[in-house]
Amino acid sequence: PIRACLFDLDGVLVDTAKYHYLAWKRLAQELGFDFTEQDNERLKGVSRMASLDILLEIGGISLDDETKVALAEKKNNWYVDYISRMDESEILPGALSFLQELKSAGILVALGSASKNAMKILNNTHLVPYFDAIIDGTKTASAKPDPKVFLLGAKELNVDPVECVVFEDAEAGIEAAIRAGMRSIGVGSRTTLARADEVVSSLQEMSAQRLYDIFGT
Ligand code: B16
Ligand code: MG
Repeated sequence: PIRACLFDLDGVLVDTAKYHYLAWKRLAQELGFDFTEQDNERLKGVSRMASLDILLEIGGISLDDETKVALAEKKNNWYVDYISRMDESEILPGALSFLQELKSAGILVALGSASKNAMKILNNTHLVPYFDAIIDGTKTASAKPDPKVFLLGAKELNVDPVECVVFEDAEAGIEAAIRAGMRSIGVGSRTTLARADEVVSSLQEMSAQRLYDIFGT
Protein backbone atom coordinates (compact mmCIF):
# COMPACT_ATOMS: atom_id res chain seq x y z
CA PRO A 1 0.00 0.00 0.00
CA ILE A 2 0.98 3.62 -0.47
CA ARG A 3 1.68 5.17 2.93
CA ALA A 4 3.68 8.27 2.04
CA CYS A 5 4.09 10.92 -0.65
CA LEU A 6 7.46 12.64 -1.08
CA PHE A 7 7.49 15.98 -2.88
CA ASP A 8 10.18 17.82 -4.72
CA LEU A 9 9.83 21.58 -4.08
CA ASP A 10 11.00 23.61 -7.04
CA GLY A 11 8.77 22.87 -10.04
CA VAL A 12 6.28 20.69 -8.16
CA LEU A 13 4.91 22.75 -5.25
CA VAL A 14 6.21 26.20 -6.20
CA ASP A 15 7.75 27.75 -9.30
CA THR A 16 11.08 28.89 -7.93
CA ALA A 17 12.81 27.87 -11.18
CA LYS A 18 12.03 31.33 -12.55
CA TYR A 19 13.95 32.97 -9.68
CA HIS A 20 16.90 30.58 -10.04
CA TYR A 21 16.84 31.51 -13.73
CA LEU A 22 16.83 35.27 -13.08
CA ALA A 23 19.74 34.99 -10.64
CA TRP A 24 21.84 32.71 -12.89
CA LYS A 25 21.14 34.94 -15.91
CA ARG A 26 22.27 37.99 -13.95
CA LEU A 27 25.50 36.20 -13.05
CA ALA A 28 26.10 35.09 -16.64
CA GLN A 29 25.60 38.66 -17.86
CA GLU A 30 28.09 39.92 -15.31
CA LEU A 31 30.55 37.35 -16.63
CA GLY A 32 29.89 38.54 -20.17
CA PHE A 33 27.72 35.86 -21.77
CA ASP A 34 24.04 35.08 -22.22
CA PHE A 35 22.08 32.38 -20.45
CA THR A 36 18.74 31.31 -21.93
CA GLU A 37 15.60 29.74 -20.48
CA GLN A 38 16.50 26.60 -22.40
CA ASP A 39 19.95 26.53 -20.74
CA ASN A 40 18.15 26.83 -17.40
CA GLU A 41 16.37 23.50 -17.98
CA ARG A 42 19.73 21.80 -17.38
CA LEU A 43 19.89 23.21 -13.84
CA LYS A 44 16.58 21.84 -12.57
CA GLY A 45 17.03 19.56 -9.57
CA VAL A 46 20.82 20.04 -9.78
CA SER A 47 22.76 21.32 -6.74
CA ARG A 48 24.03 24.91 -6.53
CA MET A 49 27.72 24.17 -7.22
CA ALA A 50 26.93 21.67 -9.99
CA SER A 51 24.62 24.30 -11.53
CA LEU A 52 27.47 26.82 -11.53
CA ASP A 53 29.74 24.32 -13.27
CA ILE A 54 27.13 23.89 -16.03
CA LEU A 55 26.73 27.68 -16.33
CA LEU A 56 30.50 28.21 -16.65
CA GLU A 57 30.69 25.42 -19.22
CA ILE A 58 28.01 27.22 -21.29
CA GLY A 59 30.03 30.45 -21.06
CA GLY A 60 33.27 28.61 -21.87
CA ILE A 61 34.91 29.90 -18.69
CA SER A 62 37.09 28.00 -16.24
CA LEU A 63 37.75 29.37 -12.75
CA ASP A 64 39.46 28.30 -9.53
CA ASP A 65 37.42 26.90 -6.63
CA GLU A 66 37.66 30.00 -4.47
CA THR A 67 36.21 32.22 -7.21
CA LYS A 68 33.49 29.65 -7.87
CA VAL A 69 32.42 29.64 -4.21
CA ALA A 70 32.23 33.44 -4.27
CA LEU A 71 30.14 33.44 -7.48
CA ALA A 72 27.75 30.79 -6.12
CA GLU A 73 27.28 32.94 -3.02
CA LYS A 74 26.61 36.00 -5.13
CA LYS A 75 23.96 34.16 -7.13
CA ASN A 76 22.43 32.81 -3.94
CA ASN A 77 22.15 36.28 -2.38
CA TRP A 78 20.17 37.49 -5.40
CA TYR A 79 18.01 34.35 -5.32
CA VAL A 80 17.31 34.72 -1.58
CA ASP A 81 16.29 38.31 -2.21
CA TYR A 82 13.77 37.19 -4.88
CA ILE A 83 12.26 34.42 -2.74
CA SER A 84 11.98 36.67 0.32
CA ARG A 85 9.08 38.33 -1.51
CA MET A 86 7.19 35.06 -2.16
CA ASP A 87 3.80 34.28 -0.61
CA GLU A 88 0.95 31.70 -0.84
CA SER A 89 -0.06 33.03 -4.25
CA GLU A 90 3.03 31.31 -5.70
CA ILE A 91 1.97 27.79 -4.70
CA LEU A 92 1.42 25.90 -7.96
CA PRO A 93 -2.18 25.02 -8.97
CA GLY A 94 -3.58 21.93 -7.24
CA ALA A 95 -0.70 21.58 -4.76
CA LEU A 96 -2.44 22.91 -1.66
CA SER A 97 -5.68 20.97 -2.08
CA PHE A 98 -3.75 17.75 -2.77
CA LEU A 99 -1.62 18.22 0.37
CA GLN A 100 -4.80 18.86 2.39
CA GLU A 101 -6.44 15.76 0.95
CA LEU A 102 -3.42 13.57 1.75
CA LYS A 103 -3.49 14.81 5.33
CA SER A 104 -7.14 13.84 5.78
CA ALA A 105 -6.54 10.49 4.04
CA GLY A 106 -3.81 9.73 6.62
CA ILE A 107 -1.05 9.55 4.00
CA LEU A 108 2.27 10.86 5.30
CA VAL A 109 3.97 13.73 3.50
CA ALA A 110 7.68 14.59 3.20
CA LEU A 111 9.74 17.13 1.30
CA GLY A 112 12.71 15.90 -0.73
CA SER A 113 14.49 18.93 -2.14
CA ALA A 114 18.08 19.69 -3.14
CA SER A 115 17.64 23.30 -2.07
CA LYS A 116 19.37 24.80 0.95
CA ASN A 117 16.69 27.51 0.86
CA ALA A 118 13.71 25.14 1.16
CA MET A 119 12.73 26.24 4.70
CA LYS A 120 12.57 29.91 3.66
CA ILE A 121 10.26 29.01 0.78
CA LEU A 122 8.00 26.74 2.89
CA ASN A 123 7.77 29.43 5.58
CA ASN A 124 6.92 32.22 3.14
CA THR A 125 4.23 30.14 1.41
CA HIS A 126 2.87 28.79 4.74
CA LEU A 127 3.33 25.17 3.64
CA VAL A 128 5.26 23.94 6.70
CA PRO A 129 2.23 22.43 8.57
CA TYR A 130 1.59 19.97 5.72
CA PHE A 131 4.87 18.12 6.18
CA ASP A 132 5.60 15.20 8.50
CA ALA A 133 9.28 15.30 7.48
CA ILE A 134 11.41 17.86 5.66
CA ILE A 135 14.60 16.76 3.91
CA ASP A 136 16.44 19.53 2.05
CA GLY A 137 19.90 20.53 0.86
CA THR A 138 21.01 21.27 4.43
CA LYS A 139 20.44 17.61 5.41
CA THR A 140 22.29 15.96 2.55
CA ALA A 141 24.95 17.11 0.13
CA SER A 142 24.30 14.28 -2.32
CA ALA A 143 22.29 15.72 -5.21
CA LYS A 144 19.68 13.82 -7.23
CA PRO A 145 19.93 11.36 -9.02
CA ASP A 146 21.48 10.13 -5.77
CA PRO A 147 18.51 8.60 -3.89
CA LYS A 148 19.70 9.84 -0.45
CA VAL A 149 17.25 12.76 -0.15
CA PHE A 150 14.26 10.43 -0.62
CA LEU A 151 15.67 7.56 1.46
CA LEU A 152 16.20 9.96 4.38
CA GLY A 153 12.56 11.06 3.99
CA ALA A 154 11.27 7.48 4.16
CA LYS A 155 13.49 6.84 7.17
CA GLU A 156 12.24 9.90 9.02
CA LEU A 157 8.62 8.91 8.27
CA ASN A 158 9.39 5.36 9.31
CA VAL A 159 7.97 3.87 6.11
CA ASP A 160 9.41 1.40 3.63
CA PRO A 161 10.62 2.86 0.28
CA VAL A 162 8.17 0.63 -1.66
CA GLU A 163 5.32 2.35 0.19
CA CYS A 164 6.44 5.79 -1.06
CA VAL A 165 5.44 7.80 -4.12
CA VAL A 166 7.77 10.58 -5.28
CA PHE A 167 6.46 13.65 -7.15
CA GLU A 168 9.17 15.17 -9.35
CA ASP A 169 9.53 17.59 -12.25
CA ALA A 170 13.17 16.75 -13.03
CA GLU A 171 14.51 13.71 -14.85
CA ALA A 172 17.28 13.41 -12.22
CA GLY A 173 14.58 13.32 -9.53
CA ILE A 174 12.69 10.45 -11.19
CA GLU A 175 16.01 8.60 -11.49
CA ALA A 176 16.61 9.20 -7.75
CA ALA A 177 13.15 7.77 -6.94
CA ILE A 178 13.83 4.66 -9.04
CA ARG A 179 17.22 4.16 -7.33
CA ALA A 180 15.49 4.55 -3.95
CA GLY A 181 13.10 1.71 -4.88
CA MET A 182 10.11 4.05 -4.80
CA ARG A 183 7.17 4.65 -7.13
CA SER A 184 7.09 7.96 -8.96
CA ILE A 185 4.79 10.46 -10.61
CA GLY A 186 6.34 12.97 -12.99
CA VAL A 187 4.93 16.48 -12.94
CA GLY A 188 5.50 18.05 -16.35
CA SER A 189 6.31 16.69 -19.77
CA ARG A 190 5.77 13.06 -20.73
CA THR A 191 8.89 13.06 -22.92
CA THR A 192 11.42 14.12 -20.27
CA LEU A 193 9.77 12.17 -17.44
CA ALA A 194 9.12 8.96 -19.41
CA ARG A 195 10.63 6.76 -16.71
CA ALA A 196 8.05 7.75 -14.08
CA ASP A 197 5.19 5.32 -13.32
CA GLU A 198 2.76 8.04 -14.37
CA VAL A 199 3.02 11.62 -15.64
CA VAL A 200 0.61 14.47 -14.87
CA SER A 201 0.86 18.00 -16.24
CA SER A 202 0.23 19.53 -12.80
CA LEU A 203 -0.92 18.50 -9.31
CA GLN A 204 -4.39 19.70 -10.34
CA GLU A 205 -4.76 16.25 -11.91
CA MET A 206 -3.98 14.53 -8.58
CA SER A 207 -6.28 13.29 -5.82
CA ALA A 208 -6.07 10.53 -3.21
CA GLN A 209 -8.42 8.51 -5.45
CA ARG A 210 -6.10 8.88 -8.46
CA LEU A 211 -3.22 7.68 -6.29
CA TYR A 212 -5.19 4.54 -5.38
CA ASP A 213 -6.24 4.05 -9.04
CA ILE A 214 -2.59 4.09 -10.12
CA PHE A 215 -0.93 2.12 -7.32
CA GLY A 216 -3.81 0.25 -5.63
CA THR A 217 -5.11 0.81 -2.10
P1 B16 B 1 19.75 26.16 -3.65
P2 B16 B 1 14.47 21.02 -5.99
C1 B16 B 1 16.64 22.45 -6.64
O1 B16 B 1 15.41 22.36 -5.98
C2 B16 B 1 16.48 23.31 -7.89
O2 B16 B 1 15.66 22.64 -8.84
C3 B16 B 1 17.82 23.57 -8.50
O3 B16 B 1 17.67 24.38 -9.64
C4 B16 B 1 18.72 24.25 -7.46
O4 B16 B 1 20.01 24.50 -7.98
C5 B16 B 1 18.82 23.34 -6.23
O5 B16 B 1 17.53 23.11 -5.72
C6 B16 B 1 19.68 23.95 -5.13
O6 B16 B 1 19.04 25.09 -4.62
O7 B16 B 1 20.74 26.92 -4.45
O8 B16 B 1 18.56 27.00 -3.19
O9 B16 B 1 20.36 25.38 -2.50
O10 B16 B 1 13.93 20.91 -7.38
O11 B16 B 1 15.32 19.83 -5.59
O12 B16 B 1 13.42 21.37 -4.96
MG1 MG C 1 12.36 20.19 -8.99
